[in-house]
Amino acid sequence: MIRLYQFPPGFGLPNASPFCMKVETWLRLAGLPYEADNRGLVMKAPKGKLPFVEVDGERIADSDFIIRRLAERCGVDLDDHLSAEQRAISLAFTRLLEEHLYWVVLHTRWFEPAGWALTRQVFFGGMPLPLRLVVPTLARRGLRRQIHGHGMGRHAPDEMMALGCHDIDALADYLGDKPWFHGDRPSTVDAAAHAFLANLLWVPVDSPVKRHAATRANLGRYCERVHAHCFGQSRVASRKRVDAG
Ligand SMILES: N[C@@H](CCC(=O)N[C@@H](CS)C(=O)NCC(=O)O)C(=O)O
Repeated sequence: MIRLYQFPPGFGLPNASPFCMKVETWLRLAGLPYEADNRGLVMKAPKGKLPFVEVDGERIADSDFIIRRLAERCGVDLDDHLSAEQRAISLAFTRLLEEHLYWVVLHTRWFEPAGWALTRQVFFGGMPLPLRLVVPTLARRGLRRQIHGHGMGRHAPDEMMALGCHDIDALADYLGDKPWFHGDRPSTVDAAAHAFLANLLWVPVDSPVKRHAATRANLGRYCERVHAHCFGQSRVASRKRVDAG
C-alpha cells in the first residue's frame, strides 16, 4: 500500500499545498490505491518538505521523484500516448508551475496582508497557544528567506503579479479548448496543472494574478473537469486518511 504524507486539506481543497495535491491528483489519475496521512509530519520527511510517500518500507521524497518512482514500480505510464515534443512541453510547464508561478502565489498567501490573515488562520488557527503565536512568525520568516533566495521575492509586488499573469497566459493559450492538457487523454502534467491552478483559482486570496486567471475561463473549466474526474463532486478528497488533531 502506498502511504502519502501530506499537509491537511485547507481552503476547501484536497490540499492547500499544490505539491501534495499534485501527487494525490496523480495517484487518482493513475488509479492507484493509497492511504493519506494528513497530519503534516514535516519532521518525518526525508528532505524536510511534504509530500513524501512510503511504499513497502521505502520512503520517497519530492513530487517529481515520487511520481516517476511509483509509475515505474507500478507499471503505470500516463504519458505513453505523448510524443517526445509533448513530453518536453509537459516538463517545461511543470517547471513553470512549480519553480515560478508557485512563488508568485506563495507571495500572495504569505506576504500580502489580507492573504496572510487568511493563511495564518487556515494553517495555524487550530494550534494550541503559545504555538499559535510563535510558529506562524517563524514559518513566515523562513519563507521570506526562501523567496528572496529564489529571486522572486526581490521583485516589487506588481512585478511579481505581471510575471504570474504571463505564466497564466502561457497555460491558458496552450490548453485552449482541449479537455486535458495534451488533448483527449490525461497525462502526468495534468496532475501539476490542476493542483497549482486550483490552488490559485479556488483559494479565497484575492490578487491581480488570480483575477487575471479568472478571465481565462478555459482554466476554470479545466480545473472543474479534472477535479470531477479525480475527486468527484466534493472539493475535499474523501479516501481513507489520517487527519490532524
Ligand atoms: N520540490 C518539492 C517541493 C515541496 C514543497 O515545497 N513543499 C512545501 C509545501 S508546498 C513544504 O513542505 N514546506 C515546508 C517547509 O519548507 O518547511 C516537491 O516537488 O515535492
